[in-house]
Amino acid sequence: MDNSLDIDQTGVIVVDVQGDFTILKQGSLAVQDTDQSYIDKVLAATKQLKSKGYKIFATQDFHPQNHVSFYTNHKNKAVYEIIEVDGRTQILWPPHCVRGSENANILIDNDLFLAIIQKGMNSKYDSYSGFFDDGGIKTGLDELLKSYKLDTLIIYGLATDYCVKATAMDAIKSGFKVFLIENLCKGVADDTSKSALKEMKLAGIKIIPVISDII
Ligand code: VGL
Ligand code: ZN
Repeated sequence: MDNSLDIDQTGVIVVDVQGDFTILKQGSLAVQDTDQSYIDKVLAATKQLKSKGYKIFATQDFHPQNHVSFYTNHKNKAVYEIIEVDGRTQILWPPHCVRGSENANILIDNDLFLAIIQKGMNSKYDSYSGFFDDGGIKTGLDELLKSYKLDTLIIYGLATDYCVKATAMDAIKSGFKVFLIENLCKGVADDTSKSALKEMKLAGIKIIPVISDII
């Protein structure tokens, strides 16, 4: 397996490292093991990548108050219930990453990023992927990365089984070579995170245990 990286052609996507997904900030959708030491590891790896010259991007889940994914916006529905909306499957989450709220903020220094791609802003569609929402509308991330002539991506963040998986799978579909840094990703649940890793591997995504294995 050739894991050598060309810095000029490799971008980094830090997925949804936001207060509401962390235990550290007592987030509404806190993912297990997202304590200070996790954020410190993400910050250190991102700084190291930036200092080596990799181009760094972030995604940010950024919902309006009336978003379709919030259980509070559906009558007689419980949190984590799965419903059908216009023929699509929708998991009903606690309200999270509401635009303008403190816990929508990205927890690592925003100056590290060349751009922050916001997603899930349309109240009618969820968007786990940083590339497209559930209505198939592009976020602009693909064009942005290609404008920098990038063909390879290093991806990590939250959550392994939802937004990291969806972003990495769409990256592969968009023609990028993808490296996923396993210890910089945390998942909502163990079983879905395990199957997400399997699915990503099958799709051709390289699962790398720690960042020092590739840089
Ligand atoms: C995410 C659930 C709902 C994620 C976003 O970032 O993985 N999960 N919205
Ligand atoms: Zn969300």
